[in-house]
Amino acid sequence: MTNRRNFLRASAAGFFGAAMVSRAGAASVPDLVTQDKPTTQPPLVPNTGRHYSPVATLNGWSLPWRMKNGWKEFHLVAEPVRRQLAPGMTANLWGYNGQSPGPTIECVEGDKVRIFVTNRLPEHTTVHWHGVLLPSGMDGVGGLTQPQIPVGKTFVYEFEMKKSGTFMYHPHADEMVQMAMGMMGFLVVHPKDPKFMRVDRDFVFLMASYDVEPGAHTPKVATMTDFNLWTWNSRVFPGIDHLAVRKGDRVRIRIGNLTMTNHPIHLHGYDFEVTGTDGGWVPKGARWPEVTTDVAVGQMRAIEFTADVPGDWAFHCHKSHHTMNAMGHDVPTMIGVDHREVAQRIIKLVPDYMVMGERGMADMGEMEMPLPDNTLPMMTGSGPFGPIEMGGMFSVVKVREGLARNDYSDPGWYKHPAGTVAYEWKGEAPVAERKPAAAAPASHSVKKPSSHSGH
Ligand SMILES: [Cu+2]
Repeated sequence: MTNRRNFLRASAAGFFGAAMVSRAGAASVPDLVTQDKPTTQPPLVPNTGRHYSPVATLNGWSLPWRMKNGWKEFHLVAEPVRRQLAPGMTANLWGYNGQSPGPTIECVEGDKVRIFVTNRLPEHTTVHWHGVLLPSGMDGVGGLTQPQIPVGKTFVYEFEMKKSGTFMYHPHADEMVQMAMGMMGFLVVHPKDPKFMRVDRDFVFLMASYDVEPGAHTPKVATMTDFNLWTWNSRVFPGIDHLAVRKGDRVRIRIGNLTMTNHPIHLHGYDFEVTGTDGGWVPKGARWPEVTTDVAVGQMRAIEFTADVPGDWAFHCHKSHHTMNAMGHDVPTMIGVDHREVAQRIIKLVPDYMVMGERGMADMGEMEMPLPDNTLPMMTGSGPFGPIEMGGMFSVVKVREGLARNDYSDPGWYKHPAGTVAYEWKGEAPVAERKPAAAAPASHSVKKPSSHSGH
């Protein structure tokens, strides 16, 4: 106890006499490493400690460490950050080491890990290691297992990684505010045996939701359910990087959910299996095929498939409101209503007034709406065939022949082989036949069935 107290004081003072070294020999806080780019950084190949195949953090990065007397030492700094959610919108969030989410922490089963946490937030915090089996006093629950880390102080967490798997870290202090502000990060423990659960590409991301009023920069932290930004690693479409995959690769995608609702995550073009949760790896005989897996709040899922079919495969949350951005959630349904004259009159008074088109909302994908500064259109982005009409939790898994093993750069749009794209029928179009609806107004001209009736 004395040693530890001395150690913490020594760390804060930046002076380390031999007598003040803690029991494990750590004498200084590891250098602070930060990241200012919101794009996917190349996986961090380990150059010390046990070898493993690193993960690719979508629109993120992994935290370097140092080895010290057999301990793997990391330094997390909790602090306010500015995060670009997509080009055109930046938010004031809280995170770690310059970004929200914080850097991914990677280690290996059996590693002894020491994590220094410095608090540069305006209020106290803690870090909870979600899913990691550790001593109770290292669990990071403010008030219950430790005092909160005061502003300006550094605390040390030490534990051994007893099992491999998919975990995360987040505060357990003023949680509603701190998680609504973006404080979270991925934690991956690689298996000791590199052949166990081996994959060629291993992507990770966390889901977070924010409520930022159009034109504002800071999330409304008291929002309970009505969020307007549904993010993967604090990014929204079209700001979420595509997942580049080499044809033939075994692919794992690990997903964690720290929003306030569940997200059914859907991949096109493949069936996959859930091979891991935050509780551990799923034995082969207990897996079943899926194309959508629901990730509930506070859960993590690792899905796997073999990428044998090239193409541009949509990958998204299946809740359609979660593939839209901030603007336009409150517009009334106007399908079938000719409201052009009314809209024109309102626009004269309220230039930003936005209405749903009488044909649906697809027109908005192309529409150049006058937007307040620092917000994103509800649906946007374009592909090789036109507007994609998405936002929020949407990306593309791009499976291509002949990519280099460690190349995660965007290979561009898929070039479909001739004759493999849906095409317009140019022959004679059949005449649509239907019975008149019973309540149809007389003024509607409905073509009556000409042949068989009464089925
Ligand atoms: Cu969702």
